[in-house]
Amino acid sequence: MPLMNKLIVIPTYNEKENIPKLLEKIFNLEDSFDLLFVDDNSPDGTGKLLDELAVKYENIKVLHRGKKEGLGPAYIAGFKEALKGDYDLIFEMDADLSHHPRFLNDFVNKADQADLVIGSRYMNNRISVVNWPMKRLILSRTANSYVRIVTGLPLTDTTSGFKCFHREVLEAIDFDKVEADGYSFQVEMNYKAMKKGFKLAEVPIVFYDRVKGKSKLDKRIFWEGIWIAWNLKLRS
Ligand SMILES: Nc1nc2c(ncn2[C@@H]2O[C@H](COP(=O)(O)OP(=O)(O)O)[C@@H](O)[C@H]2O)c(=O)[nH]1
Ligand SMILES: [Mg+2]
Repeated sequence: MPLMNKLIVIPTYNEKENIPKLLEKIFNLEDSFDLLFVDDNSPDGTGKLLDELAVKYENIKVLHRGKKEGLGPAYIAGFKEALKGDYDLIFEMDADLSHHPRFLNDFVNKADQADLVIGSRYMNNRISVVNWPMKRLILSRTANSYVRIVTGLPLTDTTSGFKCFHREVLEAIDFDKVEADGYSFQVEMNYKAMKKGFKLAEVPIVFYDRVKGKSKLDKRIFWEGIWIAWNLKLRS
């Protein structure tokens, strides 16, 4: 594949403790990536730290938003910004080290054959999740089976937030009509890409539960996932 310009969009809310290690891991990769952080005015000062890093490293940019509005809106703002640049591949990745940068290369390779590549925790009948409480695993597995049955998405992991879009996919999606916020934001983007005729593929990843900071996704977001599957299906 010819040389690709690659941007990773990373939403942050109170992730100050995780940023240095994340950057170290990304900078140690052979391949180079630009980074766009989308910070929702984190009270812990993540935004300020990112601004300092953006001065130091030319491949880091920061988009500041006024207040916490959820994962979906943060990503949409990031994607709009990403499309202003000449990026071929645009990634989604969490800031809390749950998504290890060592997998980025697998996405790049797979992007040869697919328009949207999704990092799956559940490929080949394996569960690749480290340190998750049983309750959370059951919730995730149940939501996934359910979403797959209702939407017909050909994926083992429909709610994964580690993924890679060819820019054409993002260009084809009407962001103003994207409704979902948390895990269902991932489902909605996958579904819309599939309906537009893009090819979806998965690569295996290992998901490590965060060591530092707190999860921001809660039960409300789980129920939104149950609802969005039907909503998407009925609207299409
Ligand atoms: N900008 C922004 N980032 C968010 C928001 N909610 C979560 N995030 C970030 O999205 C990523 C995933 O969230 P996280 O709480 O780790 O979800 P979990 O891993 O599913 O528990 C992390 O990098 C968070 O900092 C939000 O409302 N705004
Ligand atoms: Mg997390």
